Amino acid sequence: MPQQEPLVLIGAVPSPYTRKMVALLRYRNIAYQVIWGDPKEILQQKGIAAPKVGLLPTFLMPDENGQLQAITDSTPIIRRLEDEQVERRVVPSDPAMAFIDYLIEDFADEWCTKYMFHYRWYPEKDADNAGTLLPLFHRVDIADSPLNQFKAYITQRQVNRLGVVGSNEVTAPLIDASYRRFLVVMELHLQAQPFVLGQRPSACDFAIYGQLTQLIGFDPSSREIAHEIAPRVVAWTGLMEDQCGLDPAMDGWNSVDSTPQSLNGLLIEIGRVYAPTLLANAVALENGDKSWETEIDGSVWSQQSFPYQGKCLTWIRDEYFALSDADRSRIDALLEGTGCEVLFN
Ligand SMILES: N[C@@H](CCC(=O)N[C@@H](CS)C(=O)NCC(=O)O)C(=O)O
Repeated sequence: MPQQEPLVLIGAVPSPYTRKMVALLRYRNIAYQVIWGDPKEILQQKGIAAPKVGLLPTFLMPDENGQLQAITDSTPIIRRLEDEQVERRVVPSDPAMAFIDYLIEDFADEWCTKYMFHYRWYPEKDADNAGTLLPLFHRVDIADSPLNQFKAYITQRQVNRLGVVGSNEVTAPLIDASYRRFLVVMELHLQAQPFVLGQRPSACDFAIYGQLTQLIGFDPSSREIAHEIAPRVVAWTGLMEDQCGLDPAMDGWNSVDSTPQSLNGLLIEIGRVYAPTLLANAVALENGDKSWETEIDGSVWSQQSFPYQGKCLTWIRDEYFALSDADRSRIDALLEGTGCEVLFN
């Protein structure tokens, strides 16, 4: 095999998207070099311009002239890697299933991350845990005094940002209920098959896994809930970490007609909480409102308007409308009654 330069990414252990991507690179047998650190510092050392929005993970990939460039956003990076290496792909070959994969990946990245941020900073004991561990993951040999300063600073900053993602006293029970339902539907689904879309992992498995590395592996309250109600999901999260030894079959993915009934549970959760969020956010962006409020799952939800989630809705629609008529009607049949249909009206 030709030896390729390893793909470099800069990220952090407590970052769900970093973990998503490291697990994906392992599964895909793509040589990588992960640098645990702050992208800004590391890019400066390497003399590479920082990306417009600094996020974790940051990848170094060649631009059209072969110059290394810092880029972020796991979803398009996954698609770029699909083009660069054909073995062990994570986007299903059937375009209709690729759409379902896209939708679930987006839900994991944008909604399940609300569970993550909520449990990390809302319960006091979790905020205390994260406040100590985040600086230590940044620098394990930091002295106690700067550790305590860093802890106070980061805790205050992040707790103040809870409202930005929609976590507050009113929504806390809704987020908790959605997290528990999500675990239960995943638990049931994993009784039917080892991955979300069949016998081999897809991008959406890695996206869910990324959030669960934190919910189960980092934050005590969400870990306790998962161990209590979803032991299969706990085990699955352990297995997903490194699937480099899995030998995926070409026909390992479900077809639209062979998806287990249990997948419906996951789609219903997406329709129940995430679809209305995307729509309300899009309306707010269109009206130029800085924040919005809507009813989700019988409770008032308010959060800041996110231009990025506006793009998420556009991309989901682009994927949907790019399907052939025949594929789209297979998808419509699968989504019927889940609440996801509103995304395309
Ligand atoms: N859509 C992006 C999201 C990445 C992201 O939001 N990363 C978070 C950390 S896990 C981040 O870097 N946030 C910046 C901050 O918290 O300052 C992706 O898929 O990579």
